[in-house]
This record gives sequence, C-alpha cells and structure tokens, in this order.
Amino acid sequence: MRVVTGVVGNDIHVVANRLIEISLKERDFEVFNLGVNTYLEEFIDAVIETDADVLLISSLNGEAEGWSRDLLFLKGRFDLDGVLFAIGGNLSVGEASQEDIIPKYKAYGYDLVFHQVDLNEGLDKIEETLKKGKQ
Ligand code: B12
Repeated sequence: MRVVTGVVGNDIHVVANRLIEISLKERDFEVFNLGVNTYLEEFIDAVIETDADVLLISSLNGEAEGWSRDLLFLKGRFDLDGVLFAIGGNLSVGEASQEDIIPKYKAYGYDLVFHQVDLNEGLDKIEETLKKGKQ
C-alpha cells in the first residue's frame, strides 16, 4: 500500500513527521514523505502521481483548519474516490474537544480524523479501515 504524508501549511514541526515515516515503513507501507511546509495542492498532486492508497496529513500548530477548507473542491476536480484521507496531530489553534473537531474535519472531506490521538492507535485504525475497505 502506498501512503503520501507530510505536514500541511506553514507548519515546521518535523519530529512527528519523521516518526510517522518510520512507523509507516515498519508497517510495510511504501511512503512518499513530502515533509513539513506542504500545501494541500502538493499533497493532491503527489497522491495522483504515486497512485497512493492513503493520504495522511499532519498538523501540529493547528493550521490545518484553514488549509483543509479547499479539500472538497480539490477532491471534486480529480477522481480520488479510492483514496483514504486521514489527518491527525493538533487540529485546532488552542484548545478544542474531539466532539468539536471530528465533525468539522469530516465535513472538510477527511475519512479519518485523529485530534490529539496516539500515533499507533491512529495507524491501527487506518490499517483496519484499509482491510475492511473504505465505506
Ligand atoms: C518542538 C516544538 C517547536 C519547535 C519545532 C522544531 C521542529 N523543527 O520540529 C519550534 C520551537 C520551532 C516551534 C515553533 C512553533 N510552535 Co511549537 N512546539 C514544539 C513542542 C514543544 C514539541 C513538538 C514535538 O516535536 N513533539 C514531539 C512529537 C513526537 O509529538 P507531536 O508533535 O505531538 O506529534 C505526535 C502526535 O501529534 C501524533 N500525530 C501527529 N500527526 C499525526 C497524524 C496522525 C494521522 C495521527 C494518528 C497522529 C499524529 O503523533 C505524533 C507522534 O507521537 C510542542 C509542545 C508539545 N509539548 O507538544 C509545541 C507546539 C506544537 N508548538 C506550538 C506553537 C503555537 C508554535 C509556534 C506557532 C510558536 C510561535 N508563536 O512562534 C511556532 C510555529 C512555527 C511553525 N511555522 O509551525 C503549539 C501549537 C498549539 C496549537 N495547535 O494550538 C504547541 C502545542 C505548544 C503549545 N502548547 O502551545 N515549536
């Protein structure tokens, strides 16, 4: 399975990004890591070019909330129905509950949303969803 990953927007928190790459490789994913400071359009280009099964975006400083508003528009322009869209990290600027954050990001077009969730718990859920097939 192929995964495109990276940190969205002008976010330079790199440590999680490195850990995610290592953890995905340990789980036998083929990883295309775009690193920090990556714009949504670049993620979509990479998903198309690599024919990825999963797009896994991180946001640590909370900027994802702004950038993600274009996701549905970009998904509408390309045939990305088979791709699993996941996002995780700190998904708000300041404090916010999972009850507020999860529906908001699902409305942006993500299939799986992990706000302040342990990385391995999230990766387990991604693998489980891929096994079951995206609904
Ligand atoms: C180190 C650090 C920095 C360093 C970054 C150095 C670097 N190049 O990486 C420096 C000092 C540069 C920095 C700058 C800033 N930072 Co900073 N930083 C941190 C700090 C202390 C640690 C981050 C870290 O590396 N943690 C270790 C990794 C392993 O953990 P993690 O990042 O949390 O990632 C884990 C999870 O989030 C999760 N995860 C991440 N992505 C995904 C995806 C999925 C799918 C899943 C399931 C899980 C998952 O798994 C990861 C691994 O366990 C945190 C506070 C903290 N204690 O967490 C603040 C923090 C992230 N920073 C913060 C802020 C605000 C900033 C600045 C805006 C500060 C400023 N005013 O300038 C700038 C932003 C710069 C930018 N353009 O992005 C805030 C963000 C708050 C928010 N979201 O509302 C935090 C939380 C501090 C705080 N409490 O206010 N920062």
